Amino acid sequence: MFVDTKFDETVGAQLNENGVVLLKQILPDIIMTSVRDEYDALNPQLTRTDIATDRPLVVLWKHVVGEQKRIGYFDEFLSLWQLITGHIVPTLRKQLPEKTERLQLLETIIFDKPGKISNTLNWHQDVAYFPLNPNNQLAVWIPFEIVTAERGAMNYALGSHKLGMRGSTNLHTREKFDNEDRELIPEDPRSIGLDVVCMEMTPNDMLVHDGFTWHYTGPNTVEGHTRRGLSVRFITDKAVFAPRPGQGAAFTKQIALEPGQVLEGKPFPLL
Ligand SMILES: O=C(O)CCC(=O)C(=O)O
Repeated sequence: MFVDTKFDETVGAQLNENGVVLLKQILPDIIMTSVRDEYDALNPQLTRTDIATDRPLVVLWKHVVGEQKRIGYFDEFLSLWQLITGHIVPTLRKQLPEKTERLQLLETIIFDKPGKISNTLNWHQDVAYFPLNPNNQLAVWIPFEIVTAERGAMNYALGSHKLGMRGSTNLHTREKFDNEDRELIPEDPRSIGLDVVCMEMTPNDMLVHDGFTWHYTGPNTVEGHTRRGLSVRFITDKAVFAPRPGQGAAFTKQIALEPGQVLEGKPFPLL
């Protein structure tokens, strides 16, 4: 299966310049409807929190204080695997050929922000949470419903990917992790002259961001309206395990390597 879009050279240029690019109207309704339906069937019954080390994870994470991440797998979420392999990966390869020669699946997360009770996911940079060297990630983000500023859309600090590695903090409280000695992202990136954009989207749209780009989502303030966001992260270079404090992403529990060993194996397939 392939995605029938034309190559657009401005996509790569925008990603290089801003650290993020929004691809509009790229995903067919039929696949997004299947993914949403399968999520709706799986979500109420999924209670598993332990993490297998022999296959890729699908993390379900509700943005409500005190909620634990729940763990699913692609054999119970086949439409999501089809979305990734049949739509996301071909689109990335077509629009960003220079950056996608090597795409290794790192993790897949569905962030749920229920109306009124969800909270802010503070400014962060994905790679700050990854124990990898080199630490080059491309992430894709797709909403399951229309997102607006009031409904927990993604906000990005344009050009922040050029400012290097920052420290990791608790995403809900902004509290610095123990032994974190790297410079933190400022509370408001506008204070250092960066422009911030809010990406309002439909489920046919797809964001692509560099792993160094700063981003956050506000609460979903609309009663009776939930907001699901799918994030799929790819490593674009062969990387070795390089642990340091403050790197608690769920996939790190799938790594049984000594520092300096190459990240490879069944949880992290090459696509
Ligand atoms: O979906 C969200 O609210 C946040 C997603 C995010 O920050 C990420 O994918 O890194």
